[in-house]
Amino acid sequence: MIDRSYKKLLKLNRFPHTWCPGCGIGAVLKNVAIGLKELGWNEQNTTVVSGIGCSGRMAGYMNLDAVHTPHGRALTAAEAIKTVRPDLNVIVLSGDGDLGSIGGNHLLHTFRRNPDITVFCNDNEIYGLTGGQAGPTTPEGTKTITSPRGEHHQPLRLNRILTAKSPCFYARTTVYHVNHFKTCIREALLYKGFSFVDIISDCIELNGRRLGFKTAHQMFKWFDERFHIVEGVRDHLENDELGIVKKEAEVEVKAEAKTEVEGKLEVLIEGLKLLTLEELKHFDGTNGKPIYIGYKGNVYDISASPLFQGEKRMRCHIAGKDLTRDIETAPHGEDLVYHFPMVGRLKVKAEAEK
Ligand SMILES: Cc1ncc(C[n+]2csc(CCOP(=O)(O)OP(=O)(O)O)c2C)c(N)n1
Ligand code: SF4
Repeated sequence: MIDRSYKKLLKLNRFPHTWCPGCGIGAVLKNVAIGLKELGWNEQNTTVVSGIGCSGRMAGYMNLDAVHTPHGRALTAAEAIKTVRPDLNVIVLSGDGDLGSIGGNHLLHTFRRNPDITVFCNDNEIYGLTGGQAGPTTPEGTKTITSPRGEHHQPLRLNRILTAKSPCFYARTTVYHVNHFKTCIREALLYKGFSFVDIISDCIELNGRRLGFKTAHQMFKWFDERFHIVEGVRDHLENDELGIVKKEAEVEVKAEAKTEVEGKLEVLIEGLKLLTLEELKHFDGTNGKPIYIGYKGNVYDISASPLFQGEKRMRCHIAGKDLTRDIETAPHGEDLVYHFPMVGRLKVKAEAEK
């Protein structure tokens, strides 16, 4: 028997809903409700937040505590709720216009801060509620009410922005690829941190018909032609790929790598000769001697620097000296020094450290 218990999470007494027949939003609402039900997320432990738009009406149809925020502010409200009530599950249901355009600034910074909330973006590539204007994700060339000759701006690539750093969770799916869609919902809900599901969906009335599609199903077939599923967890998605990008935090790996490098450096430093400032002066490049300079207690051999090649020796006044102060005030000075081999330590510094 088909399990219809997810309906307990919907306010069926408010039906019929406001959406046009064939609109993809119904599929988003239903499949998110199924995902929540499977994990036991309910009115006791879950809050839903929406912004403004046809998609933004979803929260009002869920049998959960819901906040219908001003346009573009769904993420700010969601993050605030999660901050004061970390015990609650917090989900966001909204549209690409609300989240990516007027709410774009909040999307960037919520993503950066990585709160444990899950966003389901009904990405119909248009501003539906207001009549079908081109929005942030409208593909180039699309004819809309505000771009009758075809949209000439490049769309916002959520797949690139929301996978640009670790940790992250970004999934792209469509309302047509139902099994894939369900997997993305479940994975996103289970992810600890900011997760974003970009659901390619249809606005048949104010986008599809202008594009020449007679039914929502024709639009679904178009999604099937435009996108293909890639299996497994990826570190990025191309513009025509449906799949999941999940990157874990890199903090621990970095800490280990640093320890290893530090260890090697210590061994290296122990084997280096100690030079006084007087002794350093001797290595000034004259009579075939190498050119040494001091920097932050270490001595570098900069003889191979292009500045000291050929007959005309430039800047010989710097050779054989402690240049710490000069290098610290020079743009990129430090980066340049580290290209040269470290050959010793300055005695003053080494003794001061004891
Ligand atoms: C501050 C403000 N600016 C503009 C609007 C008009 N407006 C309402 S919904 C909307 C677009 C919503 O687009 P999207 O999030 O893609 O939702 P859809 O209707 O396509 O589901 C706009 C521009 C508004 N309500 N408030
Ligand atoms: S206008 Fe478009 S997005 Fe809004 S309910 Fe109708 S089909 Fe859906």
